[in-house]
Amino acid sequence: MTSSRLVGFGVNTAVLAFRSTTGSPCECIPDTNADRAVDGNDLATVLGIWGPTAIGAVADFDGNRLIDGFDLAAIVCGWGLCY
Ligand SMILES: [Ca+2]
Ligand SMILES: [Ca+2]
Repeated sequence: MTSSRLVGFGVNTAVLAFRSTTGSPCECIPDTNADRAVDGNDLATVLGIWGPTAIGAVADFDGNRLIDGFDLAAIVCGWGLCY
């Protein structure tokens, strides 16, 4: 019960952050391979480098040097074709 609340909080935080910085939620920011889609390849990138990372890592969407629930939430939020 406690962990599901934390996951929900993370998703909401990601959506709000994208709205505040880009003007609309779920733009193509999580497209890690620039193929104009957020899909399993991008998800694999996030999961493959999960945890502490270097500055500028491709899947660190909020730039906190940690691949975590925020970055995963960005993938879920942006899932699909980019327009
Ligand atoms: Ca992609
Ligand atoms: Ca991050």
